[in-house]
Amino acid sequence: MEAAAQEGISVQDEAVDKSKFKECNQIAFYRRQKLLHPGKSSYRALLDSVALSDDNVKFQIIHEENKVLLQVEICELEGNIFRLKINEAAPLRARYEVPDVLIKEPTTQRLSISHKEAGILVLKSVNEEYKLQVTANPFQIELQSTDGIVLSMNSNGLLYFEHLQPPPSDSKTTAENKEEAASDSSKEKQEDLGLWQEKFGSFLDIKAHGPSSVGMDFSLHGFEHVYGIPQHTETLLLKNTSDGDAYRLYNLDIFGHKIHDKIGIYGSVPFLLAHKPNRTSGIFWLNSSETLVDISTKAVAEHVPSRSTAETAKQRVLPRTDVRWMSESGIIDAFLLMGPTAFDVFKQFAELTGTQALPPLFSLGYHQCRWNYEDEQDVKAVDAGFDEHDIPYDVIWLDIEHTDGKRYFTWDKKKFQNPKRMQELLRKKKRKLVVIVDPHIKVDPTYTLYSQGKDKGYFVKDRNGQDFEGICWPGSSCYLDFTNPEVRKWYADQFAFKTYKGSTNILFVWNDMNEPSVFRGAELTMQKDAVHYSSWEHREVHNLYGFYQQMATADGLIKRSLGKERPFVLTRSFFAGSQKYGAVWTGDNTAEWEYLKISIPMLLTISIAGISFCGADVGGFIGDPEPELLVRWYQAGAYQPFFRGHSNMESKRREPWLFGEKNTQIIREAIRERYVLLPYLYTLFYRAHTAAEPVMRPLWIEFPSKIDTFGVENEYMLGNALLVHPVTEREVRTVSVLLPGSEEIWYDFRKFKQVEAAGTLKIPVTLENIPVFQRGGTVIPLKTRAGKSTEWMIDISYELHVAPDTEGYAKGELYLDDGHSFQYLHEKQFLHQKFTFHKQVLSSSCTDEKGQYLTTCIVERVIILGLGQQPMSVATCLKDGKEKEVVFTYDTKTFVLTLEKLALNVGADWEIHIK
Ligand code: NBV
Repeated sequence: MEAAAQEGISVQDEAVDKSKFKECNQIAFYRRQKLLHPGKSSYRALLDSVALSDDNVKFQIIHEENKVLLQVEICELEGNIFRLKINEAAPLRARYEVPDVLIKEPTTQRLSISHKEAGILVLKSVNEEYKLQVTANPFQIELQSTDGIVLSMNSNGLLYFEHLQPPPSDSKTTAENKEEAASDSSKEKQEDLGLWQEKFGSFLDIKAHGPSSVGMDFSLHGFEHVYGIPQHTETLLLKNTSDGDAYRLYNLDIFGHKIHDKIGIYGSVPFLLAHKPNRTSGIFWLNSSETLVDISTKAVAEHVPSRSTAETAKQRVLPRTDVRWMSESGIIDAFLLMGPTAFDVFKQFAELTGTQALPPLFSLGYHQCRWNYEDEQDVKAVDAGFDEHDIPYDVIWLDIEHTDGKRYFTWDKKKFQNPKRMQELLRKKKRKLVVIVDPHIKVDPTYTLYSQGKDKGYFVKDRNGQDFEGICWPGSSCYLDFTNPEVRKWYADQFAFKTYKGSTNILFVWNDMNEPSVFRGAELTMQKDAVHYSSWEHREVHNLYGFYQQMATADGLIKRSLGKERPFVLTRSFFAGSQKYGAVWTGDNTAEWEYLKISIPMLLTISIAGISFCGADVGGFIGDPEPELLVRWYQAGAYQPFFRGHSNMESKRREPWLFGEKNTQIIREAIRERYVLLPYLYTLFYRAHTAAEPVMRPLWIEFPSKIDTFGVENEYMLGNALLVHPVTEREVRTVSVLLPGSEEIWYDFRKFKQVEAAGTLKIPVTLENIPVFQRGGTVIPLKTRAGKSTEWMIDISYELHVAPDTEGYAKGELYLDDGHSFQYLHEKQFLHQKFTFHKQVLSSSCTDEKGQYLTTCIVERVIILGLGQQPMSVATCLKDGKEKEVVFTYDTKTFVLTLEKLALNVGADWEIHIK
């Protein structure tokens, strides 16, 4: 912290001060948009201008007062997605359209005109399931499915589009100008509206291109449950914002952020999901400028048309959620994801923004981090500590102090004299290293990254065309302009082994401070009037900055391995599509129970917004957790996608063995449970990678018609098979667990016992572990024991937990590959086995004949739960028909059948017959 301290910065004190951050009403474009109240829209569609092509339907709309024309484009995309784009018909200059987030130009389908009459245009989707009804006056669009209206746009008249204008001095006559100058109050008013400049504290944002805000309302008919739009420290279910702050999507570094706050922290995904028992829909608002989202749910009387002449028209009261999106700039580019199931919506979102990158297996192990592991000796000692205490772990992390004066890509020569030697030691232990690489570059002509960056013009500029300089850890710093593809390429090359001295192929990367964080900047970030590649202002690209850094970093790690190895990059700031580049975490949480509790809805929200690989700092970053909290946090983290213990510089040391033998034992057990579960978790990641299914899921996704699950955020599903209920309160003896579905069977994951009945149950808990249940109908693959790290576990045999449903049926799967390379993709080197249990036969069969992966690893143990009767005999049966009797044990109290000492190849097809 020395450099920052030299600058007189105590960031930790500075950032807790809420006055450093804007309240909604301090945001000028929000105030301007809020002047427009729900009512009749001033926009009218000019239906004479309708032009239909293979790709879209285009027409113009006009604002009745200012007469500005907007161009509307509606497309149907493959797979039940509609896209609505609105831009100025003839803008003064191009408006920003977000590049690089969509993985490809979406494939369009030809909409057809089903009906056109005065003032109404009805379009039909290719499969005829959906109709889009465009009403001319006022301009509105309704999206109807065969069972009624799903979504309507601008039905509250809140379409808002500030057209670009010349600066006031150019456009006004001298007389007008004089008049205005004379009127102080009009000047004040202008300032208040923040059209050409906006003040916040001592900061002045000069808007070279004037006001350019856009917004629109969407009504979700029949929906009262909406989710998504991370990241906020808020509940899973989005709240009504009518009496308070809107949800803010603006990536900010808020140290010590508060809980239950709608201010944006670190990352943004402008994607909202709405759910009702028979339908899930999504709205993806593709805009990377600061965005605010208002939500209001109400009951509305709807008119139900009579089906016959004899029947009178009826009114029924239905819920409706209105969502108003407001962005500072750019265009309106909205994707309407029609589901109809939640899993369809996830696929549709992935069609647009990509799926979760398949993580290297080691990164699903446990990570040990701290700000900071001091030196090579410290690293060695911590590493040895894990072995001494027999606790598995995969990765040790180095924070900013490992560098030479916060010059990333360098090492502190005193503390880390021989980084390669240190990595060789870790390699021998089959472990990895992650180092931090922040985006700010110390202003220092002797630092190659700086001098090259400067010479090449790779830094973001200020409004006067000079390199933007801000204060961060190294003191005065410049910020790489990752929006420039050439900068990204150059940055990626910095990770080449020969360029990044002291790095080896077990070193992976952590991108922090990439909102970007600027200590003395407005709201601790970059001035919105800073200028990027192609002259775009920072305001246009703000929420994309971290996305681009992670993209370039992941690319660099792939490149350094000549395209062979999967990267691991953790980022703090993110946007829609960040899942393609690695993992995210929830930033600087606090070591308090409430933060453990909120981490669940926060992670669920990130997960359903496409980013499966997410986690929260175990233990809480700021402060010192009491031992019980730390234990509970490990137990929760062990069942979450990204599992890392981390602590602040001022926190006491927190390695898992520092809290007494009993706590060490419990933490060890939690981490071991994680390692044993890795085959299941890795398979879930494969599904996230190939089918966009979130790894960590809110209950409602698995139980879409069970209304009692819609608001549940204190427990979740890990895949479709495990229900996890972390303990988030001190000294509790029982927790209330909802096991959904009256027709479901649930089994205690550890004791294998069938739970009496589904519903809300009081489950006794001890400090030893947290409640986890396996759902009837599933088969879970596990390892028979944990090892020192994932790499030590390659040959450890497998175990299957078969949990039959009420029909005695269960299924599951196992995905397996080398765990680190792209060979699964390029050479099809993988195994994908399907397990089914049906009529007392458990079978393992290959699901994808194209996949090949040679392994001698075996399934050694099979545990079949809830088996009503003791079998007479059990036999394995191989593909060649060879049968072999198996010795078994059957517990008449728990109805559990255990088969041990099996030697069934995990990649072979086989059956087990129970008679
Ligand atoms: O690099 C230091 C920390 C890091 O440990 C933490 O995880 C990040 O969220 N970093 C923030 C910067 C300073 C925080 C006060």
